[in-house]
Amino acid sequence: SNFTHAIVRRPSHSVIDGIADFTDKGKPIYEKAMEQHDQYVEALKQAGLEVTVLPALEDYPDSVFVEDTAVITPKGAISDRPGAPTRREEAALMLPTLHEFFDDDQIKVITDPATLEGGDVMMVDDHYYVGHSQRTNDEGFRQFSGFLAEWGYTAEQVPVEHILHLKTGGTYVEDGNLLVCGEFKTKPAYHRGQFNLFEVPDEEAYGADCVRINDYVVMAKGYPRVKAQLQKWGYKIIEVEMTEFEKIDGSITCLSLRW
Ligand code: CIR
Repeated sequence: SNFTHAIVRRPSHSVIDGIADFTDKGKPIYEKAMEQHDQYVEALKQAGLEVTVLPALEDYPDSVFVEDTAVITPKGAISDRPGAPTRREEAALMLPTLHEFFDDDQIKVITDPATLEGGDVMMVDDHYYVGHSQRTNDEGFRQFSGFLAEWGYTAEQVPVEHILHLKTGGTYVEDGNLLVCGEFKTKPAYHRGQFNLFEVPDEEAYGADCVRINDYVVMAKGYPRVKAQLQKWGYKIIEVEMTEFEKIDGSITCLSLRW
């Protein structure tokens, strides 16, 4: 994709208490999380983005994961309604920033009883795959796909069974190329011949969440087989240390909104 902008939010001291439903690696170390976040911001800049850095929100331990607060499409932004009760307000706290970049009629808002988190949304050109997960419900899909339809986009629902979000199970790096891990190696939705699939080995599953930005793919450091495949596909790679965010189930895409 040709992206020009990103929004990130600094980690709060409370990041040590972020939700860790799927990972058992201890609590993040705040100082290290800050360093890794700095590296992440540098990576986005190196890939060519202008980065808006929002201040930390101490009352929201998971607020560093801004991807879950909104979905940005080429035609406008959709404000989410996070399924995690402790994260719900994060979406409203992102809205003023969205209004700085988008006109009022370019912003849609997901409302009660819908839930939807951006981590469950994968954009493939004009088609959107939407996870049905612990965080994103049927009504979330219904409202979201309705907004997309107004903009001429299509969507389909994909069940997420054993992981947090759709994109925890793999990410699209454009050009038809899709990384998949775990349960997503066999999901029918991804096996209609529309992708060149790379099956990420289980021991590198965390590395399956990457983000394509212009000529680059930004990925977590320490996943040599994922890296080798991305290089084989012809991408320039920027690696970022992600250990502190991994401890609370956060990965590369989660840390930014991009368009
Ligand atoms: C949570 O459980 O909500 C956070 N600890 C991690 C959110 C990760 N976000 C993402 O995958 N988009």
